[in-house]
Amino acid sequence: MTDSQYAWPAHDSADVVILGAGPAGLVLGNLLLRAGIDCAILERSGLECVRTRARAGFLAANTVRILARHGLDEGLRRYGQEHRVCEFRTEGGRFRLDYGRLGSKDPHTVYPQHELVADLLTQFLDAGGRIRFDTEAVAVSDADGPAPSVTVREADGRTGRWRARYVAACDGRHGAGRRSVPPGAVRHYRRDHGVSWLGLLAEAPPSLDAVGYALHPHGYAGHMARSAEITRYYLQCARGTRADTWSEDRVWDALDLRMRAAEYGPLSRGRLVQRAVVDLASDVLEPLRHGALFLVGDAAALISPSAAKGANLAVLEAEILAQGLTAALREGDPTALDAYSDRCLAHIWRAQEFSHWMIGLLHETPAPQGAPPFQERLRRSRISALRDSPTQQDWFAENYVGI
Ligand code: RFL
Repeated sequence: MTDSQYAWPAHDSADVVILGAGPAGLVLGNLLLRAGIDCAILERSGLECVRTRARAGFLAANTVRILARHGLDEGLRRYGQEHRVCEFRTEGGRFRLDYGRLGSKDPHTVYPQHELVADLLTQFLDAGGRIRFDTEAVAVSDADGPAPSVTVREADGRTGRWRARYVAACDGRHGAGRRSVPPGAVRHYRRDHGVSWLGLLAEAPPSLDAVGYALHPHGYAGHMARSAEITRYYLQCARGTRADTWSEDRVWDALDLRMRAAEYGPLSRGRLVQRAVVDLASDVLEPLRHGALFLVGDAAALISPSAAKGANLAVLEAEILAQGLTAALREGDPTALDAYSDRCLAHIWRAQEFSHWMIGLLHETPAPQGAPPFQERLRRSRISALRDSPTQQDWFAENYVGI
């Protein structure tokens, strides 16, 4: 598949113009196409970049159910791996939670986000979907007026305009959708968690048969399988760290130390194929709508990756929006569309709350100079409760896999 193979003639209007071909935009596009709604996706990047950008991997059971409900799950059914156990390694020893048997008794399905995106893209194109790669949305105009439109810039610098009845901003945190909401039209809630992670992708098989969370005086370390050959690791690092200042040896030595490899077994080392610093931050816009413009996925709310919720929320919101747009455009019934923002915000805030709780579980918070480390004692107590209390474990499992 090449960009030019899918170079569509230059249509300049659609009932629904979707900005961005990530999980949110592609699920929405596929569902609208199946419902017979005229839609088009405008994507800033090229086809190859969209298909290969490695990010999330842990899909919640509800995400799998949504994709299955619409026949979008072939790849993940075939290649996804079920995960149901996580292991905590702390100064007090290690313990495992079989979360697939706790709470709502659901597993995760591990399936790399770029594989999911590639599947969704293939299905969209095979069904005749219109997508313009290398086309950046610059601004959404007149979203609350009679003639909403999207100004675009093509890769060669040419600009153009798409007319739409509705615009779905699935273009992430820094996209044109968010930028186009006039100041004062929505409230912007934000939180910088003050913690940074070095996110790593290693060409190495997973080192344990569970998600690994290591709590260590040097900082948090995380282990998450992506496939039989690829593992994602995280290392808490100082704010302002540059990813390239960590050599491969330094990374693996720090992972060994924090994961307590000397005690619990060595890590399988391999080449690091991706490293990026992530500052843990969250934000939510309210409401998720301005006139004909709807915010979806990371454009609606950014959620720290501490609890692996972002892609899952994106898929859920896309399904809710598809239902609303379909009812509005096919039956002239705006009820579901009007409920979109409130329905999604209930899920978003619950996910934010759990992700915030996870940040408190996984990180030492430095105490003010000379003060006894009160927060640190709270963190240890939180871990003990999780290790010892079946009720706490059920609550954890329900929120960990739930969305
Ligand atoms: P995406 O995936 O960012 O896609 C947005 C698309 O929009 C395009 N774009 C534009 N197109 C046109 N005009 C513009 N002006 C545009 N600006 C941007 C971009 O090129 C892109 O193609 O947003 P979407 O669809 O909302 O999906 C959100 C998820 O990608 C994100 O929440 C997750 O990756 C978060 N996340 C995880 N979520 C999970 O549910 N489970 C996980 O295990 C998980 N692990 C992670 C993660 C995020 C991570 N990073 C990137 C911090 C692990 C990491 C390291």
